[in-house]
Amino acid sequence: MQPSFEPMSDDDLDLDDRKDRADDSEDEEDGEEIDLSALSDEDLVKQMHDDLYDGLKEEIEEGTNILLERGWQAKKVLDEALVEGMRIVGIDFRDGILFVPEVLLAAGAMKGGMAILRPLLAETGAETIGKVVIGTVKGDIHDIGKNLVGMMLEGAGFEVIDLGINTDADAFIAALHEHKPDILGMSALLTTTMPYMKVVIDTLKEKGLRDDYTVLVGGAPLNEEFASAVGADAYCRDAAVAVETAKDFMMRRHNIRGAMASA
Ligand code: B12
Repeated sequence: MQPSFEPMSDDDLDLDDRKDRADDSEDEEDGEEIDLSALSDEDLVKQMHDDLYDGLKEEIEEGTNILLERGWQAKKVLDEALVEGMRIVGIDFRDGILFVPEVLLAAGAMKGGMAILRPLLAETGAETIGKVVIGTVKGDIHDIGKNLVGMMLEGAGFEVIDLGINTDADAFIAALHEHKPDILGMSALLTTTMPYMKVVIDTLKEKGLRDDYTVLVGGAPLNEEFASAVGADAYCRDAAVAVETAKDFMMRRHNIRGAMASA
């Protein structure tokens, strides 16, 4: 069970780490160019955390390519260089050290790296095992986590229809009618927007559609308790859990259909 409605459950960052990052940024401002390809894997990953922090998209793209050229799996680059870097950004945003413009730059840099990894993560060659409609709910513009979940689901063999950010109940329902997915995924990163998931699920119930779909929800402030309170089928704390849960539900759907067909 995740802690309730606590946006960031991570340990606080070491003050020395923060000072190091500030010092490193000053070095770069002084015009000291760092040759990323000359760094060891460990130093390069650390440098990428700093570059993400500073919103340096080109450097993040270069670092991502270098790690891939060195034989790193796309998933390892994603987890250790990008997601971990964004976790650090998130902690300093929470603590008022970074502000929206800086976090936007960091998010842009992260997306640069993700764009390189996307085709590799999706390259498993697996046949389509299910269809997912996914979106960030109304009032919320956070999309990094949702995009990651979409990418990882694609990588696992799902067809993913991404409705983007700020998605209202009508848009979700229209997409369900149009695409007839197996799974509906909703993302929310704000305590003020997460209740909107209930609005969407209640609308599905009103229209008699709720049981046609598996509803998965995610986002940093959610937890299992919240998911069950709003009537979702499951809460997924990260993209890896999302993939496992989605596969699990697909298996159950097949088993139920199989049992009904043979009855
Ligand atoms: C990046 C960021 C931004 C960027 C967003 C850029 C973008 N394109 O997404 C910008 C700068 C725009 C932004 C704006 C704001 N933000 Co902001 N933001 C963040 C930050 C630092 C990181 C979020 C992130 O990308 N995490 C990395 C991804 C990989 O993790 P994730 O999103 O949690 O996703 C994973 C899981 O949750 C799960 N998951 C996510 N979605 C889904 C969906 C499904 C279906 C499933 C199965 C799983 C799943 O899997 C994902 C991958 O593993 C968080 C801090 C945090 N700790 O979350 C604050 C944070 C979410 N923001 C916050 C705030 C307050 C805001 C603003 C209101 C600030 C302001 N004053 O304007 C605005 C809101 C604007 C709006 N209307 O939405 C607060 C929310 C606090 C709260 N209690 O609600 C946070 C927690 C920061 C804090 N203060 O602590 N933000």
